[in-house]
Amino acid sequence: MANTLSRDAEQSLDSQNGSAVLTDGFHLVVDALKLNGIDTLYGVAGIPITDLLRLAHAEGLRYIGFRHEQSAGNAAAIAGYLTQKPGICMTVSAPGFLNGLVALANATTNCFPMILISGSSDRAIVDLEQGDYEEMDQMNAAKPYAKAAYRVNRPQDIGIGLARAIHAACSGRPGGVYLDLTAEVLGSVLEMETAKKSLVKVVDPAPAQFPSDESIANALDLLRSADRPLVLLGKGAAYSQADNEIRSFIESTGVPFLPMSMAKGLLPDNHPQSAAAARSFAIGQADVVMLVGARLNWLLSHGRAPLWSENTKFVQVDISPTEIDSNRAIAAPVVGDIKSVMTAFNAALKLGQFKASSSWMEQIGQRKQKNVARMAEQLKADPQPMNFSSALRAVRDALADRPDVYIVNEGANTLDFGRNIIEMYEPRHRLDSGTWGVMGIGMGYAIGAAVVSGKPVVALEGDSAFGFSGMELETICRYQLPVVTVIMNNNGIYRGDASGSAPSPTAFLADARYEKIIEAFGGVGYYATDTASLNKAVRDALVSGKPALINAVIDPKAGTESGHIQSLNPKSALVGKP
Ligand code: ADP
Ligand code: TZD
Ligand code: MG
Repeated sequence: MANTLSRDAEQSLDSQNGSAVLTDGFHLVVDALKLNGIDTLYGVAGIPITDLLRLAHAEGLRYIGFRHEQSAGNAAAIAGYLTQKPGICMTVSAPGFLNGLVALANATTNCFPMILISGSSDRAIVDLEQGDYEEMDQMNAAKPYAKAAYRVNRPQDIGIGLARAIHAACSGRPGGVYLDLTAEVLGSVLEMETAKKSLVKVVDPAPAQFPSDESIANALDLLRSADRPLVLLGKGAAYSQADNEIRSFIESTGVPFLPMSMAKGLLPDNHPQSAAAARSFAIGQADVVMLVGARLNWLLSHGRAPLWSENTKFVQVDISPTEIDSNRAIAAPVVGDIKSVMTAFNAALKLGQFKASSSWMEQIGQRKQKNVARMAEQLKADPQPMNFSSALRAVRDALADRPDVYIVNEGANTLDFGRNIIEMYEPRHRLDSGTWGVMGIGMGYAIGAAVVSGKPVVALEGDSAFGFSGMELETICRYQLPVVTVIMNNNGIYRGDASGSAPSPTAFLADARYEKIIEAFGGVGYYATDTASLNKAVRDALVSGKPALINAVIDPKAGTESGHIQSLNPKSALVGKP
């Protein structure tokens, strides 16, 4: 960009004309980000943000450049989930913005704090639809899919614009925020003095929201009245980082708990009070259920029969008041942030302890034993070729002494088997397809998790799921991130055994050698056709700490259509009729 000023340019301008020191929109954006403790950006370069990224990089911000904006956005979103600070994704106008918008919408759906910052074309031309380069009214396109969308039209508003975006992303229910920076704003020059004054350091972006005493008392009364209470932990509970408060409540009350998939590890999966191995039984029999940061959406069958009993009463802990009664009547809503709410519960408990009955925990224990024995039987099998159970058992065993490893998981069968077989022992270490059941988060989440944690990541990917973001292997290799991608390769979406001469809608190329893709980028490829070599490949790859891809060959006949959610797949009533 011709009108960009480097620091040197500022100095010389100043010394030439002896007037006030000048700066520009590019510098102001970087200064505003730094002032607010933002140290990492995820994005794809191009007009009009190339110089912005260069400058950010030169000024010490970590920049991770991707091959597609959707993955950059997914990395930013998961960074937001893991750190409670908004992950920042930067994109170019129109098509780059739209690619990033999918990730922004996904972040909003999953309640992750993220800010998508896009450069945009000349407002005067865009608004008259006169056909600018990458013309689009991005702010209005973003609005329906974001928690909030703002546009900065004057350089002196950059500071306040970013502050608004941070507050919107982090406060209350977190979500994705769009911030539009016009090319004109980025290139505008203004006096340093004015610029400095315009910056805003956000104070308290996610203010505590204390529950009312009455709501705490009502919830505890309901829980005390229960014969068979159950706590259901969602990813909102994991996000809130109230790990100690939640654990203390569960252990002191003796209430069994169930984690939703991304809440696995909040308490370790082998915790004696976990009811995960008796999920349907615990849900069906519970008379009072306390939802903590979990919505009664499709993932919980909307709280309806046959999974749920009509007589079950609910406590719901959530920061969003409008979540209450969204699917079922909630007898005891507790609106507040989970850390404050659990602290209030724990304080109130000291006055009037309640303890879940031991016979209820025993009933769950018996059911758990039965189910665990059945599962162990299933996991013992070692068929050739591998199926999902045997392959994931091999991966699980390789991870047994590595609770520090982050797990990313997407696919259909790969996701459903992975969720059940891979045990988690640390909070916020399982990152998956989430509320949308979306494909394409894999490499973006893996990169985001590796970048913010510095810890190894194992991405368990269906072969279809992997394809949505597979080119980011180059990104992983370029930054030498400790990401091990394991492809459960059954040659297709759900299954790879469809018959017929032309490729079926669900089948992929047979015996695709995915491990060769990472070799092209200098990473290590493994080809694993049995459980022993798969187990060894995962161990070796983790020890090496290098980018790796393991092609785990799975029986094409092993999967089920739509994995565990076949009931959601509409079938034509006319099938089989003339
Ligand atoms: P899961 O898919 O694991 O069941 P959901 O994404 O459906 O979880 O639910 C997350 C819920 O957590 C949302 O309703 C959101 O409003 C809530 N939430 C997010 N952060 C907090 C927080 N800090 N305190 C209270 N509730 C929160
Ligand atoms: N596109 C997007 C963005 N999200 C989706 N969820 C889908 C398409 C539909 N879909 C699923 O729901 S799972 C899946 C698709 C394409 C892939 C399943 O195949 P896989 O996993 O190879 O990833 P398995 O192990 O073969 O079941
Ligand atoms: Mg597959």
